[in-house]
Amino acid sequence: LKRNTEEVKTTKEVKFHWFPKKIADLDKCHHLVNKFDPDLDQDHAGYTDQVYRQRRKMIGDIAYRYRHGEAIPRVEYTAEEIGTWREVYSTLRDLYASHACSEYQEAFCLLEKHCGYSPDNIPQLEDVSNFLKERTGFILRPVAGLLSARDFLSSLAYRVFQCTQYIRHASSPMHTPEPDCIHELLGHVPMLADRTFAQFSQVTLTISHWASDEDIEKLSTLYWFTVEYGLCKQNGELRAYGAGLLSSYGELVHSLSDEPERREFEPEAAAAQPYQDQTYQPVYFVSESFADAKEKFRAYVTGIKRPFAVRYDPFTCSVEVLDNP
Ligand code: HBI
Ligand code: FE
Repeated sequence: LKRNTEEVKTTKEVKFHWFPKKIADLDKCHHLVNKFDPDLDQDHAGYTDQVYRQRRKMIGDIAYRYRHGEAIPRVEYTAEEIGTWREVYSTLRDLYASHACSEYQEAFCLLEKHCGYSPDNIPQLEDVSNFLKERTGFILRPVAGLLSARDFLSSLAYRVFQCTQYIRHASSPMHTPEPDCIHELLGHVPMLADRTFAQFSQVTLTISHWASDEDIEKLSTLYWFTVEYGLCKQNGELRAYGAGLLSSYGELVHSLSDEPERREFEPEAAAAQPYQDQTYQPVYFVSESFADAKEKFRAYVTGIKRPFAVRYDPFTCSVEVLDNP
């Protein structure tokens, strides 16, 4: 009987493809989407700049060689890279008091105090990771570019944020189609320091393992309209919490102006809302609070049919497959 049960279990898992069962398995979750790769994308600002492409390869190699548990190697950024960082940091910084949610502003102050966040310094992933670990248990690991939605969401399930370490091309400081260290460090990191938001981000835990491709599509759309482009209400005012907004001056102003349409956050609606990544969003979703968004997200997720359940063990950072769905 033992053998048969084993066979059934293996067969069942094989049917639902491989997924990371423990945090070190994330070493295998580095499938990149290369549509914005400067070596391939002719529209990329750095496509004709051999020095930039070489630099991307050097920094990308850190990510390819990285193994879970290691300290993240430091990058000595050039004066030009720091200049790009400074231009974006100093314009965005003045906007946060009126446009960013309070959780973001609190974390941003701490990051300036403890992690070297300043206009003249690009923070090191290792220092930021150690800071987040103490705050919410999130850690960073370097990634060489835009990660596939499945791998990105599977990493969040372990409270691991896969973080790019390179910076956008100096010729286009205010816009980049792909994630870079400005998007991650100014957009995502401060929110990952907030307990409720960290729990929200980990909601994908119970699903990204066995989700079908269309479920992943719905999940990453939900993720897009919340973690990337989400707005919330605070003391009767509209504020931004999405990383794509908090790392882009133009879109942060646009999102709170009276140009775009804004709707109340409902997972069903948001998951089905088409989006594009070339211009400002025409529609944004507004959450009452993170706690509210988390409960709605969790309810939506539990509604997705599951072939089997998994239980997460925070002590060993591993999941156990439970047969009874
Ligand atoms: N990859 N490196 C990286 N950084 C992100 O912020 C990121 C990603 N892949 C997908 C993603 N964000 C989300 O927009 C969703 O597609 C999951
Ligand atoms: Fe992002």
